[in-house]
This record gives sequence, structure tokens and C-alpha cells, in this order.
Amino acid sequence: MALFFKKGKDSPRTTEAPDLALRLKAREERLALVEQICRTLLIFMKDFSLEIAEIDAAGFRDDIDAVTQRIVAEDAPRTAASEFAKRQRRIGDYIGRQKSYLHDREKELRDIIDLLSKAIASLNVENRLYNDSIYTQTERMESITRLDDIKKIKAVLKDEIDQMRTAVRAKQVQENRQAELLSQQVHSLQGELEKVKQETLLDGLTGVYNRRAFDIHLRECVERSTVMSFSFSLLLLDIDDFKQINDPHGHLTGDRVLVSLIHKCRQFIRGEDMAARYGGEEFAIVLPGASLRNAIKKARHIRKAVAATRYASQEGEDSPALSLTISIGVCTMHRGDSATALVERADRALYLAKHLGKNRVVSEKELR
Ligand code: GH3
Ligand code: MG
Ligand code: MG
Repeated sequence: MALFFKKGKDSPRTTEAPDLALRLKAREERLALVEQICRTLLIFMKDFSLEIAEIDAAGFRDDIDAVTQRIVAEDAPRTAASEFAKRQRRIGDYIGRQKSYLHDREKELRDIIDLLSKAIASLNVENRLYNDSIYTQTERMESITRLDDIKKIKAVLKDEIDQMRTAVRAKQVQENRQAELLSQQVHSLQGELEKVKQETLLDGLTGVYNRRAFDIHLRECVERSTVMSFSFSLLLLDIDDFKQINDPHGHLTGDRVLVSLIHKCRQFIRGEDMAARYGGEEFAIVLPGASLRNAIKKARHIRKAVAATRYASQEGEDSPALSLTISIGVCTMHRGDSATALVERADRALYLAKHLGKNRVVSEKELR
């Protein structure tokens, strides 16, 4: 600018020219520096933004790029200023959004850690080792809540969750094994129980049902026949003159004969029939679905077969063979009968068979 001053008159002013030029140069350099700083800061800001769509990180970057371009383009200050003013509020908003986003995430993470710690602490497990591992894990969880860096929290939390998963899986495997073992034990106990139950219903000597089982079964048959059309008949068997076997040959022989007799009777008993030792040398046979006629027929077969059989008095093939006969009383279920009435009728028929000379079948029809 000093070049335009005239010599002489304007000469005092010319001394200011170099000074001004220096100041202008310094100003330009400062401006260039400010521009450089601004551009660098804008790059940092761009880098600082997280790539999160829900807070419009892309919009924020666009805004930063637009402002940077205005600086590079060296537009008229007014244009640059208006562009900056337009973007300034949006950039500020974005920074606010990112801050609260990070704050929210951090809070969520802390809540999750808290929830997990409580859930772990409340697990009701018996295994001591598992308890210990859970306990230490809970402590580690608590230490995570003291971390400030969200990235560190995430990394440590991921590691903890992996460890928890491994511990829970190991526990599951152990529990499955225990459950399997328990179910095996339950199964075998059920079998034992069933066996014991059966044994309480069986006669120790002959292996047929005992009196208790007979009473239960007869009651059930009577109940069934009262609610539906179900018929059945009853045989009451008694060995004739059993004392004649016991007295000369002894009780053991008597026992042996009892077992052989029931073995013989079983040949006439079907799956749904029930044979029971009623007491002493008396047996009862329940025949479901059998009419009186069929029951008499079956009784006659049994009596005949028993009488035709020879019974070993002792062990060994050459032991003296014994003969025996039985008397049988037969009756059938009638409407309104009770179990007691039924047994009484069969007993009366049996008594009559004895009275008439034994080794015979007498049915309720012959009772007066
Ligand atoms: P009846 O023809 O009138 O039936 O004569 P009985 O001798 O068979 O009749 P009684 O009722 O007088 O005798 C039955 C005998 O059966 C008496 C008893 O000692 C015997 N007895 C009962 N239970 C058993 C047993 O489990 N084993 C043996 N060996 N004998 C038994
Ligand atoms: Mg007898
Ligand atoms: Mg008797």
C-alpha cells in the first residue's frame, strides 16, 4: 500500500508501511494457524463421534464436513458464518445426544450387572463348589460396577457371562446325572415296593394269594357286579380228612401235600381266575364270568383230578405215594349279595358235601 503514497509530502507516513506489512503478515499467519487448528479440531470431533444410527451420527459427520469445506473454500466470511451458524446448533444437539446415549447405556449395563448379581446370589443350589464359584463371580460382578470405562465394562462383563455359562452348564450336567441316578433309585424302589406289596398278598407256603388278598378281591368283584353286568362264581375247597395225612406222616408231609394240591388245582385256573388259601387246608377259587353251571363243571374237573393224583409223602421218587380227596362248595353271585353272604353260601354247600360223604361237589342249588 505504501507504493501509492507520494514522496515528500507523504514521506512521514511511508515509515509506517513496513510495520503494517509485518502486522498484516503476522495476522495472515495467525489466521492460517487458526484455520489449521479449526480443521484439526473438526477432524477430531468427527473421529470422536460413535457410529450409532439411532442418534444420527451420519448427520453429525455431514455437518462437520460441511463446516470444514466452508473453511477450505475460503468463502466470504458472511457465507461461512451463516453456514456455521446453521450447523452449530445441530452439532451441539448431536454432542448432547451422544452424551445422554452413553449415559443411558452405562446405566443399563450397571442395571444388568446388578440384576445378574442378585439372580446369582438367589440361586438355591446345594452344591458347595458351585456355590463358591457363584459367590466369587458375584464379587467380581460387583467390582465391574466400579469400572468407569464403558468399553472395559463390556469386555469384562462378556468374560464373566462366559464363565457363568460354563458354571451353569457344568451344574446342569451334574444335576442331570443326579436326576438320572435318582430316577433309577425311584424305579428300583418302586419295584421293591411292588414286590413287598405282592408278598403281603401271597401265602408263604403255597405261593397262591392269602386270605387278605382274597377278601379284597372278592369285595371288588361284588362291587363290580353291582355297578355293571359282571357275573362270577366262587368255589370253596377243603381237603377231606387232612388229619389222616398230618397225623401219621407229620406236618411237613402235610405241607408238601398242600403245595402239590395247589399245583394240581392251578392247571384248571385261567389268567383272570384267582386262587387263594382261605385258611388251613381250605382254598377258595374266584371264577370271573363263570355261571353256576360252568363253575360246577370246573369244580368237578378239579375234584376228579385231585383224587386221581398221587402225592409224594417225602422227597425222592421211591417215597410212599399218598392219595387224597377234596370236597367243594359252589355258589354264584346274585343281585344284592354281599361278600359275606357269598362265602357263607359256598361254606354251607361245602359243609353239605362233607355231610353227604366227602369227595364231592355240592352247589348252592342243593341247599334248602
Ligand atoms: P374234614 O374232612 O372234615 O375236613 O377233616 P379234616 O381232618 O380235613 O378237617 P379238620 O378241620 O378237622 O383238620 C384240618 C387239619 O389241617 C388240622 C390242621 O392241623 C391241618 N392244617 C391246617 N393248616 C395246615 C398247614 O399249613 N400244614 C399242615 N401240615 N397242616 C395244616
Ligand atoms: Mg378238611
Ligand atoms: Mg378244614
